[in-house]
Amino acid sequence: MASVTHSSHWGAFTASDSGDQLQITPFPGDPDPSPLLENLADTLRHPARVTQPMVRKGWLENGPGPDARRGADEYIAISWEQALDLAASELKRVADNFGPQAVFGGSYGWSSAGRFHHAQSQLHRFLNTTIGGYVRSVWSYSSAAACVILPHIVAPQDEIARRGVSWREIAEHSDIVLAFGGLALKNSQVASGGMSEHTERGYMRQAAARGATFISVSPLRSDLPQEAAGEWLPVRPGTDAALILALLHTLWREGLSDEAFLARYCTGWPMLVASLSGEQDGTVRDAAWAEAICGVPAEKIVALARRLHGKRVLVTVAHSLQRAQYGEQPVWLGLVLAAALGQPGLPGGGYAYALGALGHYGKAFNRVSFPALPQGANGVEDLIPVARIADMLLNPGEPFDFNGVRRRYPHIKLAWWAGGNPFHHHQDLARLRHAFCQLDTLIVHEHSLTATARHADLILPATMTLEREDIGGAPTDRYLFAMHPVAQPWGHARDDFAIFRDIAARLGREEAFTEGRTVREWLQHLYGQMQEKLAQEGVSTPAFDDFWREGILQLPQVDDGGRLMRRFRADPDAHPLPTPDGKIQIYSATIASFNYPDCPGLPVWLTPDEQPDAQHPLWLIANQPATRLHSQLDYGRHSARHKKQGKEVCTMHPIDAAARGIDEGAIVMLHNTRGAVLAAVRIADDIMPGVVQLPTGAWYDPVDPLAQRPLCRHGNPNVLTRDIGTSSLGQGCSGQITVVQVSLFTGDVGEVQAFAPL
Ligand SMILES: Nc1nc2c(c(=O)[nH]1)N[C@H]1C(S)=C(S)[C@@H](COP(=O)(O)OP(=O)(O)OC[C@H]3O[C@@H](n4cnc5c(=O)[nH]c(N)nc54)[C@H](O)[C@@H]3O)O[C@H]1N2
Ligand SMILES: Nc1nc2c(c(=O)[nH]1)N[C@H]1C(S)=C(S)[C@@H](COP(=O)(O)OP(=O)(O)OC[C@H]3O[C@@H](n4cnc5c(=O)[nH]c(N)nc54)[C@H](O)[C@@H]3O)O[C@H]1N2
Ligand SMILES: [Mo]
Repeated sequence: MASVTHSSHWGAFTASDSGDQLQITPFPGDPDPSPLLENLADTLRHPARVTQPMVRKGWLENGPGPDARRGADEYIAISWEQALDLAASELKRVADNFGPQAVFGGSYGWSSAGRFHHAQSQLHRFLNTTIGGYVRSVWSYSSAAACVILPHIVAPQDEIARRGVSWREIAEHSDIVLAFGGLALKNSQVASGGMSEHTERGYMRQAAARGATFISVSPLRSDLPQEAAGEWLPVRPGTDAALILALLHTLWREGLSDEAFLARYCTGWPMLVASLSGEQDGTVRDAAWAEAICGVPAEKIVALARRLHGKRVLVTVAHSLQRAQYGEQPVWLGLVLAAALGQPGLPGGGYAYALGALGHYGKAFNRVSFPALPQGANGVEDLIPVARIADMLLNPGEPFDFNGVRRRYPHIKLAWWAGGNPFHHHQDLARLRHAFCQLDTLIVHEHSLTATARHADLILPATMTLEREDIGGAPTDRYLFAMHPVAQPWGHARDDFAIFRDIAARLGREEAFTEGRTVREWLQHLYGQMQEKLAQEGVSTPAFDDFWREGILQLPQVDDGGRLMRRFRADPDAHPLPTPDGKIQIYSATIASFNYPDCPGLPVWLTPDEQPDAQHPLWLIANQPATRLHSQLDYGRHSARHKKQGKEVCTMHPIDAAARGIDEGAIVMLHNTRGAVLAAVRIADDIMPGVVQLPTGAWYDPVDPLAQRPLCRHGNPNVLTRDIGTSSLGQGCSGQITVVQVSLFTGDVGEVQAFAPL
């Protein structure tokens, strides 16, 4: 078969399928292609693929309703006709009896790169055009806390992350890049929608060669690549807010804070000084105070503050810091630190939220973005912060606080998931299973038998991106790709679009859903919309057929990174920030007015209520995996090769390992009050003592799925993480860190079954 262009969240490529082998060649224009491409190689016909529609036995026999067997029941293969009839009649039953507000269509998840077949958009359009809407979820597991707080204190997240200080500026201008949570290349290899040129490594090398210093504040040395030739400042997980307060204290105390900048461009510095100095409550937030909390020696904190003064400094705060209880605070304080140094708006200086956490950030923008699939109008007002899914299902009708508003959790009967894996992304998986057991019905579209699929009442087999045509592109990627099918759909898999079309037809709404277009006609239609917009800007583009044949199109870009802050700095009256008084909010009257003890009007250090103790003396970092995107293609070659004895690898300091009699490569059990997880140990001194790290993404594989405290024999850390919001303000995911004990494991719990067919 001829080689065709295709694209993924981790890179563009050409591929050909000979029937038993998928050949993948990275896009030749990519200076640093991602090894994650290798995960695609063996996936097309893997036994973990879903090959035909399946129904859960208990649901088929007893009808819809709460059922404690979800996750431990048998499945029966059925025909597409049966499956589509069942899905259509169940949706109709729920909508007729309880209205669209009883359907949860949030369906959080990354699905695949093509813009038309984006599964979540297809689902939203389907629910809007068939039953008039659904309960939605807002923000993301990535950055919910930041998305809520940033608009209050400076500007929307996209402006500060995506259109913030650019990598090009850093390479040319920054003296010091102070990166809380580091700048790991494992993370920037990924960008939703696609990423054809991986440039972060090159930019860091260029900046370092010019003399810029990268300082990574993190419990892990590996969060900064060798190319950055930087420094590692280990910090206890979850304590960056205290460290930054002490840096601010030192700057203020030693007369190194940029008082002119703070007075002109910021609101509330004197109030923060009252808190730093101890005037407010008797506690002085100095370096000695912070050392006891964050573990960084006081003299190092003082020296760092002095070193930052007078330099072109860029402060960045990774998404990871806010994926924790009180995660809003380090996001806020990173901005305040940049302001106290007088840096916002200077080339290569200031504050760049989440730089390097994804390949989108610090890049130039396309003048015109490829249009999204129109989703139609959602007639339901109910929403939840995305990570409050289990709270919603377990507490229908109960109130919750969110960003200044008190809302109530809706009563959900039917949840429909396409393109996401909550048994990957959510915390406290035993609680999540219990929450899903409350539903009448869970419908899941998947191309693979994920743990979420294995909890569904109806599993509908979806095609993989490699099996269909689409267009790949992202607003920060200058190449648009024609994604040609590489192989025929495996088994009886169908496109999400086709599945929804056929269910819509059963509800008499096919025309409303499809607008009479086939897949190819939708692609032509969306491409045509982009062409029109570009034409308005005087840019001509090839006809669709030519683009389709060529496979790739270069789009015009603008490099306006940092624009908002530059203009604000040049003239704050003419170009105020979109905050209540147009200034950076060191104190936020709006946030103060919400009266949330867990997120007051001034940034603070609040001690997280989960702390290491005698039973659970170690911090666990459950960060993003280097070997795959989330849980996607965990059975792929690259991901599998990096496991040991079929288990995910956890990293531990030699001191902690020795204290427990644990040797390199041993199988260990990480456990806490919520459950236990097996993993293979890697012992290394590139992690702080007292901290273990186990990345997310190994497919959940409970030995007893019904256990109150499950044991996952594969290594999914979300068995252990805690399911609470970051605060009443953001209500974000707080799954990045938790506390555990680690013990040597010598029992026999059998082989990992996560990838076995049903
Ligand atoms: N403890 C802890 N938990 C975390 C995090 C953490 O740092 N720590 N990080 C969080 C973050 S930032 C995120 S973004 C989430 C990610 O969570 P998710 O986005 O839910 O994770 P993915 O594995 O990308 O799930 C996408 C699913 O879509 C399926 N899929 C792909 N293409 C298609 C398609 O075309 N159609 C259909 N129907 N399905 C498709 C894939 O097989 C996969 O199962 O995890 C969060 N969870
Ligand atoms: N390879 C790969 N890349 C990815 C993804 C993936 O699944 N795989 N997912 C993508 C997605 S959806 C997102 S949202 C981003 C997420 O971007 P992030 O959330 O920033 O990524 P993480 O790897 O979870 O965390 C980055 C580092 O922060 C450090 N860290 C953890 N807790 C703390 C803390 O309390 N203080 C400090 N100073 N450091 C801490 C950890 O050592 C960790 O390696 O990554 C994206 N990139
Ligand atoms: Mo994310």
